[in-house]
Amino acid sequence: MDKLKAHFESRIENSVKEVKDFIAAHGDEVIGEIKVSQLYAGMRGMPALITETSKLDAEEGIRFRGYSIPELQEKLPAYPGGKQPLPEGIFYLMLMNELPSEDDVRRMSNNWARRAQVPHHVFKIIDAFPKHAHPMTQFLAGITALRTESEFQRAYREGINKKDYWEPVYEDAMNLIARLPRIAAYIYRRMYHEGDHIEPNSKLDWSGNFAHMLGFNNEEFYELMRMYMTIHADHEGGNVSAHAIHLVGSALSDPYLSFTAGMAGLAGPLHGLANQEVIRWILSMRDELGGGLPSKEQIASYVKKTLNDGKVIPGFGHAVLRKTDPRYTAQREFAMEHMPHDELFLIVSRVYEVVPDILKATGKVKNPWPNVDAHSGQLLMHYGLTQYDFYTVMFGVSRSLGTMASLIWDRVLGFPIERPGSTTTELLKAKFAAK
Ligand code: HAX
Repeated sequence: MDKLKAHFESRIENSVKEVKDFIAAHGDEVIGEIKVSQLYAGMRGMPALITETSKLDAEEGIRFRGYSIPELQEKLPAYPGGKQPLPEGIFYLMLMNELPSEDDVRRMSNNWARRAQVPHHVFKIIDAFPKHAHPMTQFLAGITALRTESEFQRAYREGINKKDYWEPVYEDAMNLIARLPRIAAYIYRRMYHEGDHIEPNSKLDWSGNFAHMLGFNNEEFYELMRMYMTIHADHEGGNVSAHAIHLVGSALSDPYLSFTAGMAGLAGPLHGLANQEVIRWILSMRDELGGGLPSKEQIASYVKKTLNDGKVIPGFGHAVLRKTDPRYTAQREFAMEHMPHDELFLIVSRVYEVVPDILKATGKVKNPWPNVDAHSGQLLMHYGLTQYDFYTVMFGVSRSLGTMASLIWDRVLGFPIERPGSTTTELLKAKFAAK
C-alpha cells in the first residue's frame, strides 16, 4: 500500500468511531423544521446531507475543512516560485482533514502522475463524436468509457466485504482524478487544434500538466490553473453536481458512474455551464453595443433587456450565498494583479457595479451578487483560452477533487443508499384541510 493510502487508512478507525459515538449520543436531537414551501422550492435551506469536505456559509462563502480561500492561499504549499496553492494540497486537506506539508503535496502529484495513463479505447469513444458535439457531451462519454478500469466494480463482483468498500473506491477516485486532465485536454485539442495532441509531462504538477496538455506554456497561466482548480474543487454537498455524485454513489455505483452523473448536472446552465454563458452573454452585449468598453448606462439597459426577455443574468445569484462569492473575489484579485487593463476585465468589473442594483430592484432575486462563474471566463480569455464551450469541462476536472474525497468518506462512514421520501400536493392539502 502506498504511503498516502496508508496514511488515509490510519485516520479511518477514529473517525468512524467518532461519528458512531456522535449518532449514539445525539441521533434523536431535532435540528430544524421543514416548511411546505421548501418542498416546492428545491429543498432550499433544508439540512439533509453530511458532507465532510467543505461547508458553505451564506454570508462568508466556502470553507474547506474549516479554511477560507484566503487562508488556503496562505497555508497550502505552492509550486516552487509560485504563489497560488497547489490543488493537490486542497485534495489532501479534504481527504485527510489536515493541512499537507510540501512533501505530502509532492507525493500526491507523483502519485497522480503514476496513475494518469488513459486507455486507448477512451480516446476512440471520444473520436466517434462529431466535432461539434458539446465538450461536456464528450467529457461525459470519456468518463463513462473509463469505467472499464473500475476497481470497485471488479471488487464488488468478486464479493468484497462491505467494511472494505472504501479501498477500491479510493483507488477509483485517485485514478479518475489523475486521468481527467488528459481526457479534458484530449477533447480540447481534438476540437480546437485539429487533433494535434500534446503528451503529458509527468514532471509537472497536476494542473501545470493540464495547462501544458491544453497547449499553454505561460507560467502565469499555470498559476491561474492552480488557483482555478483549487477554488472550484468543492462547494459543500447540496449543489447539483456534488449531490448527484453522492446520491448515485449511495447505490454503490462506482466512482466513474457517480462522477458521470455529477458532470451531467454540472452541464446545466443554472449550474456549471453558467461559466460559458457569462462569456457568451458579455460578448454578445459588446457586439450589440458596437465593441469596446460599454458605459454603465449601456450595460444597465442590456441587463434590463435580458431580464425583459425572460432570461437570467448568468454569473449572478446563488441558492445559498447572500454576498459576493469569495471565489469571485479571488479571481478578481488575480486579474487586478496580472491584467488590470484587460478590456474584458474592465467590462466584468463594470457589470459587477451595475447588475446587483438592478437585480435587487426586481424584488425577487435573493442574492444579487456575482458567483464564481461571473469571473472565470474572463481570466481564461485573457490567456487565449477563448473557446468558452470548453469552460465547464475545466470546472468538472476541478470538481472531481472535492466530490471524490467526499465519496471516499461516504464509503468509509458506511452511508446507506439515499432515499428521501416524497409526497403529493393532494396529500399535503388533505393534511392541512382541517386547519
Ligand atoms: N438573473 C435573473 N433572475 C434571477 C437571477 C439572475 N441571475 N437569479 C435569480 N433570479 C430569479 C429566479 O429565476 C427566480 O425567478 P422566478 O421567481 O421568476 O422563478 C427568482 O429570482 C428567485 O430566485 P432565487 O431564490 O434568488 O434563486 P434560486 O436559488 O432559485 O436560483 C440560481 C439560484 C443560481 C440558479 C439563480 O440565481 C440563477 O439562475 N443565476 C444565474 C445562473 C448562474 O449564474 N448559475 C451559477 C450559480 C453558481 C453555480 O452553481 N456555479 O456552478
